[in-house]
Amino acid sequence: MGKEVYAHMQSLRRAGKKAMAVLVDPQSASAGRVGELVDRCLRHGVDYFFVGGSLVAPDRMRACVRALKRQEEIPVVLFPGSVLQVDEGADALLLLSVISGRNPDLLIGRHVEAAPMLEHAELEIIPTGYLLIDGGGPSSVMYLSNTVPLPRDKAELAAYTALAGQMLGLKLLYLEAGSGSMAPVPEEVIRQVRRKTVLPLIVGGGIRTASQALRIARAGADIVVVGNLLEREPEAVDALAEVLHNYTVSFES
Ligand code: 1GP
Repeated sequence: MGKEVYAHMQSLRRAGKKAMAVLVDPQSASAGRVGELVDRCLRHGVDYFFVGGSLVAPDRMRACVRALKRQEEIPVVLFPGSVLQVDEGADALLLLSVISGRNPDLLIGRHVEAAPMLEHAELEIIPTGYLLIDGGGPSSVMYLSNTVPLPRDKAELAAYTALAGQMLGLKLLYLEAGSGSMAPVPEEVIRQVRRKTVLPLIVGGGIRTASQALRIARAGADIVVVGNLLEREPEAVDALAEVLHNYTVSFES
């Protein structure tokens, strides 16, 4: 795929199109299941594979990226839970700054540790402002990042946090409710972040139905990420991809 993942995200956004990313956690995905999921995603025109998880052994990461790269149509983007989750077989890496939190390690510390690893890597690096939003209960990412999520009812706070990230030069924004969260990111949070910023906007965490995905897209997400649901029900990808890809036709014409 070469160095063009971010340009692709921008062009989709400019065209007003919505994209779907499928998150694969290498720790829980078996090779057989990944193969099946890849076929389904290819059939339904999924836009990106995101790869990462809270706790992932390096050999599982490598095997998973390799399995996903057996195809060349859908770019494979690392969405690392830690600096150990870097694999050069992927196309791109979301270099996350947890800007909703106040943990200096996740604002600059880990990035310094990762820099020598990334310096010569053939990976497109996409600086990403990551905002953890309360998903209705404790999440692994809250615990592991040692940060407090933004409250669900403080949309303005989320919007100004995102704007500050944009002013700092980050290229992408990611609103995260936490994998398997009880509730996805509230639409009002997405709407206000969308109004204040111009960067491509990713939203994920706790999305379980196509209608939730659609509401999230309508609120302003450019890329909707789904993980857990597809581990249990890979066939759900069909309806999700369909509502997102038909979005322009159904709601903007
Ligand atoms: C990606 O963490 C999410 O941002 C994925 O969440 O596993 O709940 O879909 P789910």
